[in-house]
Amino acid sequence: ELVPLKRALLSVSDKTGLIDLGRALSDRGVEILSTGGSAKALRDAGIEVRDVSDATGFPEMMDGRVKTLHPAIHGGLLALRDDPDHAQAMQDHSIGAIDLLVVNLYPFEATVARGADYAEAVENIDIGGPAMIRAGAKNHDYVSVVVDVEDYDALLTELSQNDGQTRRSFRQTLAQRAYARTAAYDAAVSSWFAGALDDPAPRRRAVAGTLKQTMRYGENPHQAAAFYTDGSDRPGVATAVQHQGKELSYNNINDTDAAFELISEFRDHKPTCVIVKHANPCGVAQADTLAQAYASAFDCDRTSAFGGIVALNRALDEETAKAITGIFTEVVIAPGANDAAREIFAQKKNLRLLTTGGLADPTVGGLLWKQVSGGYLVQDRDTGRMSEDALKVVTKVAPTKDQMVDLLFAWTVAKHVKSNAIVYAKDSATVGVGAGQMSRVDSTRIAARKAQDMAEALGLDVPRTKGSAVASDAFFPFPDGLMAVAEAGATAVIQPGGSVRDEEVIAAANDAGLAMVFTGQRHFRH
Ligand code: 93A
Repeated sequence: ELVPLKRALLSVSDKTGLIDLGRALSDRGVEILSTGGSAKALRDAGIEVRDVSDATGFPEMMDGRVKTLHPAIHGGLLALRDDPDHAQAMQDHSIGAIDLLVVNLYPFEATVARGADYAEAVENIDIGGPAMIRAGAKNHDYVSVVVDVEDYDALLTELSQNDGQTRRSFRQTLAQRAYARTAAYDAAVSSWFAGALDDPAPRRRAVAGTLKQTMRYGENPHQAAAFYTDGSDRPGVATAVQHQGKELSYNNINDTDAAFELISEFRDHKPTCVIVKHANPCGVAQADTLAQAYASAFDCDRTSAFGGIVALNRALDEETAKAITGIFTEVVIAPGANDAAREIFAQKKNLRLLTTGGLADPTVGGLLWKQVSGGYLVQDRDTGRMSEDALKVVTKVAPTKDQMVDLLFAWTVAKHVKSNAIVYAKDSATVGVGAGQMSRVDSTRIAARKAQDMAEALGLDVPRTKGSAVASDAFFPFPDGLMAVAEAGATAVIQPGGSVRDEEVIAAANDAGLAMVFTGQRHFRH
């Protein structure tokens, strides 16, 4: 567990903090090995150093291309100290164990960023550094690998808190950072090549994944595209089995993912169906049978459902398969499909059927990446979920039992609708969805308008929003949205709350006789 630090190898391009670190290690009695420039800097500061070339018995050669690439170094990093054969090999070949590796790499990224020419960029591809980092990190049972100047302090703290030793958990954390660094480094090299070769096609790009499919095109026909799997076994579009239909397109995959993420919220629920169009749900419903759930999801917005993606929380059955084939559908994704359903689908050659074996666990975290000009935004997945006991009733009237069911249902759907999101639901089915508007009151009106259109198409004389429950993904900043909801005939509202005008909004809800609950949690999705 605790490993004493006796010998260190310091080889850094960025010499920031090197002297302080070297002195602190030296004061602890750690023997320091180092390469050319690093050794010189340490020696100039009066710190005792042994040259790597002394340990290897070879000079640094070929303009420094070969400095540390030697068994005396790699054996010292990779040897299992407690393995008798390894210990014997170390003895036979005079290899000393290296307990700490401090490396920062040739500044490849900075070199290409300042517009260096091809030859200089190539010369700045570090080979020995990544090799040592990877070796030391693999052997983290014994070796600490520091690749970032920012971690020098943490290393010294670790040593002083553990009497000159390191804990396994500390070395593991360092190993994780070490591989993150070498992966990012090689990704930068590969991306630079792609640019230098004028080959920006997203085919064999350096991402932590495996190329699954190159596509005819991306979001639009003039955009090249590819699909990578990340190696996780999470059920979903990346791991699904496709039974029929042509290859999925970029937009199909994006939409199918949206549908599957939403249906997975209902994995312990009664039969549920989600229909997605342009990554937004245009119908979600629960019923006693899957076929009924599909029918009522379809009735939310029949126009948008045309050419949509259908996701189910149960294996596709015959009756549901028949209903789905009634209109043009792009993709159906479900945990499974029985033989009778498969036979019906077989008549529709273009319809894609994907089975996943199960639904995803919506509580499992992970990271979401979004590219911005010159960088990336990274955040946790939205694993927020709501239960009745976490809600705060803020109006004079409280929701009835039935309203509560619809409120939570609408809230879950709203989490998966692009902001600003407004979802009207009744009897566990959406009746109006307002998505992606810049003003919340517009989303409110659009959702109600769509509900009204559908009511007319279905020949109903009552607006479908009458007596409905409404979810808003973020707070109502003004009473206007709330009033629009009341005008549409909704009787219960779920929203995060937290606006400076909450009092006004609550007053408007009370005036309209609405029941309103606050979640205290927001679900923006962009
Ligand atoms: O050219 S290399 O890939 N060949 C090597 O064997 C090697 N070993 C360490 N570059 C190598 N390094 C790198 O040298 C380190 O990653 C570090 O960036 C740099 C430190 O060189 P110096 O101590 O001479 O300034």
